[in-house]
Amino acid sequence: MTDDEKNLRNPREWLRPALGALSGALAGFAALAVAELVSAWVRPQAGPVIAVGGAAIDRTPAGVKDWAIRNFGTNDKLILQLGILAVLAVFALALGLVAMRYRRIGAAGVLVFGIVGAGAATSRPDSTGFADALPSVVGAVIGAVVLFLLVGRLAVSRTVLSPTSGKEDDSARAPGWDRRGFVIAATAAAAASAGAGALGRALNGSRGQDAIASRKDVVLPAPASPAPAVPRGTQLRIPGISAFTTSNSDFYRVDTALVVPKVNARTWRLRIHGKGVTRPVTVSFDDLTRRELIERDITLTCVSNEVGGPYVGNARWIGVRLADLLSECGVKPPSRGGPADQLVARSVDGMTIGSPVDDVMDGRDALLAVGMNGQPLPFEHGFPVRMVVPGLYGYVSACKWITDIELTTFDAYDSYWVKRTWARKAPIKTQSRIDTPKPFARPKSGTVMVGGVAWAQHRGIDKVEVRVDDGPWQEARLAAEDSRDTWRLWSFPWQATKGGHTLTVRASDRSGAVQAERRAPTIPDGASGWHSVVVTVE
Ligand SMILES: Nc1nc2c(c(=O)[nH]1)N[C@H]1C(S)=C(S)[C@@H](COP(=O)(O)O)O[C@H]1N2
Ligand SMILES: [Mo]
Repeated sequence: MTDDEKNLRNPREWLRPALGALSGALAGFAALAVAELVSAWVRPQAGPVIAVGGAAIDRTPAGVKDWAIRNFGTNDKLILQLGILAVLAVFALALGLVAMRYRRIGAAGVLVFGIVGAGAATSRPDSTGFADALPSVVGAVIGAVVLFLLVGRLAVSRTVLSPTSGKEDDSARAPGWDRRGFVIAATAAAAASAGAGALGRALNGSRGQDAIASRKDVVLPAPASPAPAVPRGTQLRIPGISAFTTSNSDFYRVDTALVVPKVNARTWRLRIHGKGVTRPVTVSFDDLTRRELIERDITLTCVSNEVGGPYVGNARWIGVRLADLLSECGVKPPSRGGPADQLVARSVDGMTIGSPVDDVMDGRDALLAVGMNGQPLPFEHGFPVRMVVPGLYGYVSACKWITDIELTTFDAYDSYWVKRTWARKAPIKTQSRIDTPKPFARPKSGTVMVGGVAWAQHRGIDKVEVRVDDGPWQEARLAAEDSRDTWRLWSFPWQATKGGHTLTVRASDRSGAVQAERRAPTIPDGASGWHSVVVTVE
């Protein structure tokens, strides 16, 4: 019987393979921890999990991504990263087992993951070069060494010589491997990894201080053209209905950034160039805020918002009129003979968003926004500067962390989401939502206040109607209109009778069109259909 065979007969035969798998897990932990530490020195976005996560987001089919946004909401990014960690954990355990048999191959397997991470990091659109490969590569080398050393402690020695007699030592053969050495090495690897990982986390967490300071220093000048006073009665005092103005902290967030870009306003620049730009410019944040600023209430909507969904919000934006700046650069819209029909906005993280030049320059309040509800833009919402264009879904208009505007044509260039099967042009569809009662609520019979919001940005809402079960459409009371670029609240006092009921809402916009009944999915140009809520009146 060989030692290995004896070892397998050992009542604790599972222990060695289990410790092999554990070695794999420790090697993976060491690799990620070291990568985190090195990424603090390079840049946090170069870390393997962030880089692979970003690459995964870019490659996820539109339908899956839309499903993730719908089901996980703003947690979609956390879920993605946990998913990547889970996959890595499975591979790490497997590599540990492989290494028990083939020590070098197991260690080399760890290096393969380093290469994948490095490839993802250097091919991100915002990659700054080869340094981005370092976190993955250094992490993987350390991980491979850890696996090699730990598994070495688990190897069954063919002959164990007694240190005293120099003869074969049967007592030492019982486990056949270096238990003490393994425990010491594994503990040391775990402790060192935890230390490196914690230090890397802390360093990454404290990054962007210059950007944070530059945001604190921003003093928004009084707008030359303030927003017209919000008319009395835009807000309805009904419990559970949306606030007319969405606070910055409540405003929905949709973007592909796993790490929110922290851009320093002092060094930020925006370049405007491309087809038909006779006077290209590069402007600074001060250049922008020294210009005439306008302030407008505009309701933003995401194309991924399902009927009745939450990805819509209304804020008071302060910014520069984009059309003026474009005109100064010599840009003419195609309707006045200009050669470029598409404006491609590019962000610091490589996002590209294409808007029709005709829409941006048709007199609507298309903004390069610097302020949101009286504050400098929050980092999550695009500090220092973003675009906002009334009437267009965010993915074709609302570029956050903008740094470049290129005039081109729709024929010549597909922006990020268009490459992923979304429509080139996407005006916001007329929609309405019941905020209260909530689905499956159990209100008391009598008068139940039904209320919600309706939007048809840049056309304006003219009418909202509510239907109870299969009854007739009844006109809801509309709150006052702020502007045709904002949503409008509505209410409907319902004489509710006991039993189960379905409430349905639909809006009409100022062009006279009634909100489409036909259910359409969010892809390719926004959901349509009527919002319904089922309640039981008690
Ligand atoms: N740089 C960048 N800008 C972006 C996006 C993005 O992923 N990256 N997402 C767009 C989409 S799809 C929408 S709906 C709006 C959402 O803006 P918000 O997060 O401020 O609500 O931002 C737009 N601007
Ligand atoms: Mo969006």
